[in-house]
Amino acid sequence: ENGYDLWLRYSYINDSEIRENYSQYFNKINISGESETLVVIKNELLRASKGMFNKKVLWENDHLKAKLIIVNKENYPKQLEKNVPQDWASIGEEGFSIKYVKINDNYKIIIAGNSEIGLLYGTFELLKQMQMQNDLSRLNIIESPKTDIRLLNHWDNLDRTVERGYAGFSIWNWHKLPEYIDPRYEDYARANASIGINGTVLTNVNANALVLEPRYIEKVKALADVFRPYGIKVYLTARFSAPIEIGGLETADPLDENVKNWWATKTAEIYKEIPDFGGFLVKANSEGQPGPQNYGRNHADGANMLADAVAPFGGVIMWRAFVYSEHDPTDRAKQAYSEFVPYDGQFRDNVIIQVKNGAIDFQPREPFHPMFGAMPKTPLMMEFQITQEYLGFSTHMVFLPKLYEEVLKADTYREGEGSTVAKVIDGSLHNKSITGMAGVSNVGTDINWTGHPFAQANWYGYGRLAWNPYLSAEEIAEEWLKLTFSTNPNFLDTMIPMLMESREAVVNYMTPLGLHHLMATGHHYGPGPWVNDLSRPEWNPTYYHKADKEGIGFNRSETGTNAVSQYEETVAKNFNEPATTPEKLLLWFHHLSWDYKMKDGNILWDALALKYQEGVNQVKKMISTWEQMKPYIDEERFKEVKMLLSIQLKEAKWWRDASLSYFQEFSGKPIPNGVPKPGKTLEEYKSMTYPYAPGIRPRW
Ligand code: BDP
Repeated sequence: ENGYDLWLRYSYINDSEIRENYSQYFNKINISGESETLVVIKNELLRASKGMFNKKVLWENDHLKAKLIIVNKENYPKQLEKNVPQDWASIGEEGFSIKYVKINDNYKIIIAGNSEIGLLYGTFELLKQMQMQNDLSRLNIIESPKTDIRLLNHWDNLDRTVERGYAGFSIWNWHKLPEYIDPRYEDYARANASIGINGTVLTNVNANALVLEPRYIEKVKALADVFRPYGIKVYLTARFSAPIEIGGLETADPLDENVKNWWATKTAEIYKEIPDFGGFLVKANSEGQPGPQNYGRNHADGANMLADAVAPFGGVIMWRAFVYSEHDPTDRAKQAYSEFVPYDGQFRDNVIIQVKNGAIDFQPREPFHPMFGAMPKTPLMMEFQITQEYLGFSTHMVFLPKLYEEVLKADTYREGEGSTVAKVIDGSLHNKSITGMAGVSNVGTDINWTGHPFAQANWYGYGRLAWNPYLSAEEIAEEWLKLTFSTNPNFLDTMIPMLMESREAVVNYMTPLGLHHLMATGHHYGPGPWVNDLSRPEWNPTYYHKADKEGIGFNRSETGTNAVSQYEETVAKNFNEPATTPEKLLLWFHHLSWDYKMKDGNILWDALALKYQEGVNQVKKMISTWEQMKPYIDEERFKEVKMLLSIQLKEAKWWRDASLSYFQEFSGKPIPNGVPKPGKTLEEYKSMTYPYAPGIRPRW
């Protein structure tokens, strides 16, 4: 097994009883219609049947004789209306129902939906149930997505490099498109549709205007044509200065009539080729990207101008809140909130603000972004990072749904207790008209798509949470392990806890107790807490940990930058005091003395050192657990993961030793019992940084 098949392996079912039971449904499938989506459904059924039963599918025209009926509202048979009524409203536009029913002594499964895309999702669900070897006679499912826009964001460049990509090159072969359609495009669409993802932003947020030229639009159209039957729309990133760069205008000022016209014409050009084009994602006035502020305008001016261009075609503008201004370097964590919240209510209806889960940048742990819940009149969508920029690339095993779940469950208190981030994202907290979630993709040309075999779980889990932000990380872990490796209960009982712990392990050995952004410069691989020579203060790790003889941590309380005040009062009050701040976030909000007493009685310095050690111990445990899993796993993936885990252990120790040897310079305290003394000098650790690492942006 090389991992190419992801969670859609359809491996042969060895248990003959289960196999016979399942395969009877494939002997008589009733599905009518010839649309492209129905063809996709049929092909998936053929593929699954070949894999799970080594049998062909037999189609049945008479739905009364059929064992499996896949039917939309329009074609729903009259007879069944009486026997198997459907509540079409609760199924929703993209949703489905799957029912196991008995009609005249015959057992049947009926997949019903309002749209054919709903039927596709329903089919994938049934196949998932079979792959997990669940009891079909219990099927009584009604599912519909809780968010509208469920996206992957590719940070892929037109030269096929991928910014922060650790799984090879971009899967978009721009050079050979539009004529050459790589079979991977279809497999990519299948994988996404199987977890409910319904859109893809093809290009990097650090955008290249060329993709808006006709020679690229025809390539984008070719991809859109492949994805359409799977319910997946394409989106592009819009470079704000495109009217100058490829349009020959002298300005990109959003209030300039020529600029408005340019975008309106450009948009019409795209929609002529791709009538269901999703819209644009925009990174403006951030990290050197141009934007409305270059012309003295604000984010609303910029976003609304583009929104007007796509509105006649039903498009949306996803405007990113990941900004940090040149002018206020005192606390980067405050900048997005300060720049956006004052404009609440001033954005057009088809604008949605895309907000990273935390206010800094995809760290192993951050408190939830204070913007969530703070803009009642503006739709906000979540941006998670699936690619592991700050979490060991595709070398370290980290189950990210645990991180996603933590953020989604966090309580903003904006409308009283229980105002979770999930309620902001599904729109229920403030009754939002558009909702969505974006995940920065970890997909590349590697044979297994994601580099680390376990990084597939992060793509899978992200998709599941975009569909339903209330799912638990644990149920996602169980599903994914069953689909990807084995349904054996011993395997699952051991591996589910290991996945659940893996994220905390990385937090512990990289940035425990609320520390953040201590990774090496540029590529962000390995420790670099000592770095302090970058041109902007907030690019330096020293800016974030502020270690000195007195102590360590970033004072964001009232006595510091007062970033806590951007949260709702109850939350702010808790974060404002060390005693009521969760210890996991302690140094995010407070600068505390090395002797500060922790809840367990340890002083801060000892607690910090022990956390680093705990992270190392957790990786050791992962290795011994994996060893025990050998009987349940194919040779190829077993070895691959084993080798990766050994790198992870080496690097967990590197993180611990380098960090402690550096921080010890300030604390002046001995390494506590239970933690080995670093084996090298600080100078040696400093020289260990990687000269080259994958995924770095070419411009910096
Ligand atoms: C940071 C990355 C950078 C991205 C930026 C963004 O280091 O490569 O361009 O985020 O999200 O995490 O725009």
